[in-house]
Amino acid sequence: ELDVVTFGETMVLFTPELTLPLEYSDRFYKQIGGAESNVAIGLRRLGHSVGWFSKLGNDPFGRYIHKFIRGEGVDTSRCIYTDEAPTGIFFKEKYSPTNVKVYYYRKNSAASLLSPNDLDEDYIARAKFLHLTGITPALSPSCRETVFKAIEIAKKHEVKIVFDPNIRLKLWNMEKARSVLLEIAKEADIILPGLDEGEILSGRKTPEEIADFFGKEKIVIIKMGEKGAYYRSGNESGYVKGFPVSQIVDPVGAGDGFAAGVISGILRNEPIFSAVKRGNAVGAMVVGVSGDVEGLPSSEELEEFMKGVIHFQG
Ligand code: KDG
Repeated sequence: ELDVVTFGETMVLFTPELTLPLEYSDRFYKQIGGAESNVAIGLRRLGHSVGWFSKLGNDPFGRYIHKFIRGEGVDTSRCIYTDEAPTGIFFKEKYSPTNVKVYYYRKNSAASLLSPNDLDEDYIARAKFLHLTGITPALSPSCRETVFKAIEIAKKHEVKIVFDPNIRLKLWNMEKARSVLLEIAKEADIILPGLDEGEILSGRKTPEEIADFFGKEKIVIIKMGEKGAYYRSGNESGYVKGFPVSQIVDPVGAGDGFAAGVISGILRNEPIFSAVKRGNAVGAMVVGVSGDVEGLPSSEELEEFMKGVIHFQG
């Protein structure tokens, strides 16, 4: 039995050594990035049992990703290798610590070949939560079908669905994103949009209005960056302040860290506001470290950070 199962594309990430336009960058660090595996690693470091899978290219980058994630203690037993397409990669371009762009090389990648037949129903059925992001349905029609098939399986086995819209307009246009993501949101038990994503999906402005739009029967948590987050769960709602960040080194991955913290709090049966606080803390820790996953804390590090004992600095 697993606490959380998630799936989606993880890519090899090349991060320039220096803060320079990519065109002038000559040296890179090899890391990995993928919203779903970021969350999986985050949850695992916080002590939960997690499964992540994807379709990987049968190539050195596919094996690197697989080893990395398995090395974190995430169950990768449902990963599939294909000879038909390569593993996707992406590059970061840093103009400043708060201004980071990404360039994807993932069109027709191995992960974009994921299809409903790749899902193991029993595996998903054994989890408490299925975590989905809005990136996967943007990758290809078969990935979209896979997401909806996974939702069907989760519903059938009463596995709760956590959905992070993660709107990526480099992958699809606003109208298409909106209609597909709203369809997924309808099926989710917990929705974790950023404030801008909530605005795009609902056409409304304030966190309260956005939460109303998604409906009372869902837990809606709206991320507001360093300001923290707003939550609504049944009749309970409120704002939870963010943790001060002494120095932003790399903002990418903060939302995934937030998701890991929130889901961790919920798995620990914490009241919702305290799960949100945990999410805020993990998000704040992630931005202090270069890379999507490198700054994800262990439980001990998180507790100390929340008590104000340690400050993550670049
Ligand atoms: O949330 C961070 C992700 O955006 C990053 O890891 C790469 O999965 C990724 C994507 O598709 O943007």
